[in-house]
Amino acid sequence: MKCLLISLQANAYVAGLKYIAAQVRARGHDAKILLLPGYLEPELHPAIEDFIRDYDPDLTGISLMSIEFYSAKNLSYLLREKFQTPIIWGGVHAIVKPEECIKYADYICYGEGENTVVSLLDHFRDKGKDLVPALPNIWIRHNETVIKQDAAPPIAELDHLPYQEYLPQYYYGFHNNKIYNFASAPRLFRKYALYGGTCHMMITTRGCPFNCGYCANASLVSVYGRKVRERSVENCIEELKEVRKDDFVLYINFQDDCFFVHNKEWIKRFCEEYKKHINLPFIVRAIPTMLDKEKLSLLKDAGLSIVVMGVQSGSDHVNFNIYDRKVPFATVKNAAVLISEFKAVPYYEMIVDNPYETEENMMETISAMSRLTRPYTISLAHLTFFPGTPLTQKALDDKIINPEAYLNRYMVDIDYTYLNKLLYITPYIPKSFINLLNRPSKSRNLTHSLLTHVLFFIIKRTVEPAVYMFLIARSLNYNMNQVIRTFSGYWRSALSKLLFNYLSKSDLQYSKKLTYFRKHRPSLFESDPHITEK
Ligand code: B12
Repeated sequence: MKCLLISLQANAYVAGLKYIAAQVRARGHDAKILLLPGYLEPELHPAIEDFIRDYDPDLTGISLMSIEFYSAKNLSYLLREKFQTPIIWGGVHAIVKPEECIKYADYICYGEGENTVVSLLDHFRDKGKDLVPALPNIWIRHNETVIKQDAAPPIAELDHLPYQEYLPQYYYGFHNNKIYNFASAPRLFRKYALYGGTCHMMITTRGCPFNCGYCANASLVSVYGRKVRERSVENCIEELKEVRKDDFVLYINFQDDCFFVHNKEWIKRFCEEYKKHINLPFIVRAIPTMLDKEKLSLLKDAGLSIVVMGVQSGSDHVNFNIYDRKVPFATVKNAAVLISEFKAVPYYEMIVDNPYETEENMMETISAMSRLTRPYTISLAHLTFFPGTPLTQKALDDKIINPEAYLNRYMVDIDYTYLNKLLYITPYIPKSFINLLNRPSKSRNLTHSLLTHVLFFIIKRTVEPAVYMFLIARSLNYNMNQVIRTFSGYWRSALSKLLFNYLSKSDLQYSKKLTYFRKHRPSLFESDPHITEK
């Protein structure tokens, strides 16, 4: 049986689909992955139609995060006009809003897709497509009725799954009205891959030990449970040995919610093997309370370059009571000292535009951040009310957002307010300046405003990229070969730091497209059809 797996994401990092395709192929079926970046057109392009007709799949899968809901709805309509092939939706949005998704697909995958897709293809092969499959993890729309089947237990042995490849042979993409095989056109793949394709995105665990009020994990734990599942060191290193064969891969970007969930023994063995066989700089994510000096020291010795750490707010009240995130700022301060001590690049993520936050909370955040060990970099994200989170439920109950808030506004699209700008430049200006400018609106005058706006404009284009580049060079122990390769290979990203953020650019383009089609194709945005449940 043949399965076409489609991503509508703006960039080419499609970990979930790579895992599913690898498993489908390992179990004797065939799979192709097709990237249709941000596709929202009113017609199916002839090149896409021809590609699908040539491949003639038995099943078409569409992967979606919440922001891709309308693209997935649109594409499903377009595919149905031309093909009879059953459609399955999967991914985070199918888990957090299954009732909504099943209205547009024949099946939805309510959990991990690797075994689910294989079971469905086996069922088609053995019993045909007309018999309703009795399979866990699958919801079915049959004669305008929904059949809900129980979620399958999460995959216990992640080591049993085939490895995720950097650039599989069967990965295709739609670009300039043509379909290209990415493996035969790697430059094109790099155009769509984040950071110019210099990073392999790797995941060594599934699950997060935290349950913050704004995060999709609150829904995901109801399907996957709370236990963080981990891969063995050997399994991770074997995947990386393959990836390392591609000369273009300069960094390994570990996407685990917190790399420090691994115990010391695991990290020690990982670092030994990593140094021996891989020896590339790498990036990890950390939760401040879990950062540990011994682990950090081992990781640094093995090539740790960047630590991405969620801070969210400098106010304990906001973190504890609004975000339900029990991470005192004191632990952020301690973690920042350690990250600096080991000369990794500190990259702190903050959430802004929170309607529940007061001006005092925001000023407290700026003052707290100004006390962190320098140099460091920060990124600001708009508080997006993703579906299925406790915070979104609260905001809906309080009637301060509409249910589609997450489709109208992107995380990268922050409000350029006085205090947001001041927070953004906090790592780069003297503390005395921050104290002078960090004041409530009623006590600000024209000089404060002008100074903040001018500093923001200049720093974003000059000081910030310079600090970023210095930090990268320092984290690489000034190894000139690696530094030059980073900035030449990584030029798209490095340069984009000077001009705009690359990820935000594609997200904002997609956002503009959505606004355009909302106006010109209102039928796509009408409310969902009614169907009954069984
Ligand atoms: C890595 C990552 C990214 C990477 C790569 C994403 C990817 N598709 O692989 C990048 C950096 C591109 C990314 C971007 C964004 N991300 Co992100 N990301 C993650 C992260 C940390 C891990 C994802 C992952 O690799 N999981 C491991 C794989 C194996 O699991 P999976 O992707 O869920 O896939 C499995 C199932 O979902 C299912 N499945 C998936 N697709 C399909 C399709 C079919 C047909 C079937 C049957 C099954 C199926 O099977 C897969 C294998 O088991 C998650 C957090 C998390 N823990 O999930 C957030 C997360 C997915 N991201 C999130 C968000 C919000 C974003 C952004 C929108 C943020 C932004 N900038 O505004 C952007 C989107 C950018 C864009 N325009 O495309 C949210 C999504 C929330 C939501 N309700 O949609 C998450 C859940 C973070 C969070 N905790 O809230 N992200």
